[in-house]
Amino acid sequence: MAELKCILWDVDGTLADTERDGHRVAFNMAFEEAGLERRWDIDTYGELLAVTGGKERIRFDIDRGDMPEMPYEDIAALHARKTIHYQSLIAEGRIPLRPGVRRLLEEAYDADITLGISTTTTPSALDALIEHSLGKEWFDRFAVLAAGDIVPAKKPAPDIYHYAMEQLGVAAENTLALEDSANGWKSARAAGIKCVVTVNGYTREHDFNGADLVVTELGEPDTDAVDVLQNPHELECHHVQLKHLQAILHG
Ligand code: XBP
Ligand code: MG
Repeated sequence: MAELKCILWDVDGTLADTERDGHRVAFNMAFEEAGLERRWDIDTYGELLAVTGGKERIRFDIDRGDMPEMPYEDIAALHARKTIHYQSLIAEGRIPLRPGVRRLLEEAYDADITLGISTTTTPSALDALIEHSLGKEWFDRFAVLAAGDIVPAKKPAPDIYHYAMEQLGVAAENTLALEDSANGWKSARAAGIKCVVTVNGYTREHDFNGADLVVTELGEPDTDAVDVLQNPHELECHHVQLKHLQAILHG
């Protein structure tokens, strides 16, 4: 029976549905600007999400022959332009938070639970989302922003979760992760952290066998929108609240 002291949040797909209309569009803008013919359509991008990290995703597309060969420096430059386009899209306020995210964040913050970010995304892309979709006050409310190349191996490796917990001085048994994808859930599991999954259009068919709760969204109290897809703890869960996360850790 462990106490819930810390919640680590994934970003893309979990805080907000950033992939299809944010990252994907920004990659295509960078490709066009660089004179490349390649465009990632919605389905192709869904397949490419199996590769975490934007630079790694471009490298993968090159290696399978769908983009012209280029050295790492060019990939990094292309990705840097993509990040700038992504920041502009986010600054336009195009991508709202997913349902229930702000509610649960505020509930946990008010209860003095330590909050952190654990993501594959580039730090400046994360900063844009916090500033424009969450609100600047959250820069101080998250006790750690663990992001991008800060660790050598991206999700599904556990490194980013290990890094975040080390920075915070919290143990895995007192921590819960919120994720949206199989790679994210595997990363949390490999770090020994229990995990709640909110699926989205890109991740609904992923295998989350063993996850502690899988729902379609965190939900709001006055809607009936949450489908519970996996519920090993048999929680009464109309919308996901702090008490549900605490119950998962209490086991
Ligand atoms: C998702 C990712 C990222 C984004 C793109 O991260 O794999 O690579 O798709 O961001 P998470 P970058 O779900 O862990 O937040 O281009 O900045 O890598
Ligand atoms: Mg994610």
